[in-house]
Amino acid sequence: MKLRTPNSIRALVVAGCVSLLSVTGVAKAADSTAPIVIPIHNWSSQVVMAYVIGGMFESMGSNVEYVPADSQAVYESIRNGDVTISHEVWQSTFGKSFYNAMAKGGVIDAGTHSATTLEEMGVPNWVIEQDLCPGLPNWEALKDCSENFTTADSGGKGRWLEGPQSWHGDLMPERLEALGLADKWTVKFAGGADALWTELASAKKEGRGTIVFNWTPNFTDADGFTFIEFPPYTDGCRKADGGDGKCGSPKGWLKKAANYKFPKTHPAAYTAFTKLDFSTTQIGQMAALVDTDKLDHKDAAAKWLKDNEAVWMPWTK
Ligand code: TMO
Repeated sequence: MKLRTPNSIRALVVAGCVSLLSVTGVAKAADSTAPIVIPIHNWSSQVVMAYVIGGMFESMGSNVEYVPADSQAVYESIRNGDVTISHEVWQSTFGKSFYNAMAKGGVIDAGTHSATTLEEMGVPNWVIEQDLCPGLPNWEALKDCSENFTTADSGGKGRWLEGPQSWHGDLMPERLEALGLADKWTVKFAGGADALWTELASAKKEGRGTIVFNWTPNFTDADGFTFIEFPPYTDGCRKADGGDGKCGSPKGWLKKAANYKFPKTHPAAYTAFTKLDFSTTQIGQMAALVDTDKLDHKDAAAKWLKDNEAVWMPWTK
């Protein structure tokens, strides 16, 4: 290589600056070293995706911090800046908390995943194959099969095993009332997502009927699970939103949220976060790495990042 004189180096530096300025006007702002705070909730895809996104940010030189957070209260935490992002804003369970916080000022909509969602009561396919509730998945079948779904704790009624109450609040008890099913069915809340998967396994082993809360995208997409078809959702149909409550859950969106300062403090990370977009298959895979393959969440994320560089690396460029 040819040695350069100090003068020619200076000329090169000056030329470089001039050409950069002439293209961009100003140099790019560097991202802050303050940590990007990512919430951890209580279902598998969300936790794996938290570490996937954190890993992506770290690959760009950002600092990241993970905090356990309530999945409703998190939107207020994003609004006031204690948490930076939410990467799985599910319409049915969290749409209201998300928009309530946005209306107060400080939360931005950072885009929508390709995956569409459903968060609904349903049955494993073998319940239908064994004809334990003839007429399913139409909800009206529930008027006539509750005796096949009683449990020790259900007081003679059929049991709906809902997820933790922090997800859907009183939606399901209110829906049973509204649809005239409350004298035949009762809602029990699971302590956590794992209790739903345990119930699916034990009901299958015991050959008894079971109705559980579930969602898609999830690892059960690959397993054979049928969601019950309730009267269609329309905005405002729920009791909590002033409606008569006679509706199922929306075929919904899955959004990303951020604190309003994030684009300013971490422009590169924010840009990548807005480009980031997961499909039904990808989110189902993230859940399956934990719930089917039994990896821990961090190992699942590390594997996902390694196997999918062609998916996420372009978002960082
Ligand atoms: C929020 N969830 C996906 C568990 O319904």
